[in-house]
Amino acid sequence: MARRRVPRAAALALLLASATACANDVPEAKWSNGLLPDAITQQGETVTALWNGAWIAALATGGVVIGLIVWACLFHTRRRAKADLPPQVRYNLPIEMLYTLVPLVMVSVFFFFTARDSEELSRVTGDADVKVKVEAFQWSWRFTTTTADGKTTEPVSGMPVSDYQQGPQLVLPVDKKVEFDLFTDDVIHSFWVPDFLFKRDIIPGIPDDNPGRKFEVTTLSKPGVYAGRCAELCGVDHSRMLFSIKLVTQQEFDQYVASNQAGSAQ
Ligand SMILES: [Cu+2]
Repeated sequence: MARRRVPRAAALALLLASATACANDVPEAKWSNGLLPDAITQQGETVTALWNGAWIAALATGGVVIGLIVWACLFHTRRRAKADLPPQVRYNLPIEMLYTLVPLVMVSVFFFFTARDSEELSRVTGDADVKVKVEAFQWSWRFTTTTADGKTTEPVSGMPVSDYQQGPQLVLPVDKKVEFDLFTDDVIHSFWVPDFLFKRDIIPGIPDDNPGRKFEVTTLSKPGVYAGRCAELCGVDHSRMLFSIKLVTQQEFDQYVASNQAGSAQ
């Protein structure tokens, strides 16, 4: 048995190693984040906190319920031989109220935190340092960046690719507020950067001033290149609608804008 296990373990290790190598655009799921990737935006950290808080509350509730079941099984089965019914608690007002109030309180707590966080995640202040127009099409993306002082970059447009590093790249500064305006002319797409822990559908025909077209993030100080994709089945090359987000320092971002500015500087 032991001899057969060694090659099997080696094969498994090889499979894991190659699977990880292929899936280089899948961010690492961390146990410390409740199996979410490390967020690269403040809003992503809000999502992580909500997710983990909800799990802790659910597991604690489950622990109490399972504990009570086990306790009842262990300590309240001794007089099984007796045919008597156990004490009945129907129409016992205090207990009925408890049964009603406890779940209500639990649902209200979940509701409160969910409503508070979704309000925060969908808030658009309009005073972002960088504004990005995202145009989704079958099957890639076009990014146009405008800075607070009115400089606009040449649009970055992509083609369907099988490696996100070859897709269009959106360059953004760290520690800055970024507004996204999502637009499409053909079918429904969905803008998803897994490390944002956020995605939003892009639906044709939604007018400019509709707040649902926009969302805002504040990037964290985590320079790097991160994968993005379309999360709504939109056609034959949906899975190749890959792009990347590159977080750089403000200085590198200024250089990027200066060398990629649309038209001549005004
Ligand atoms: Cu798509």
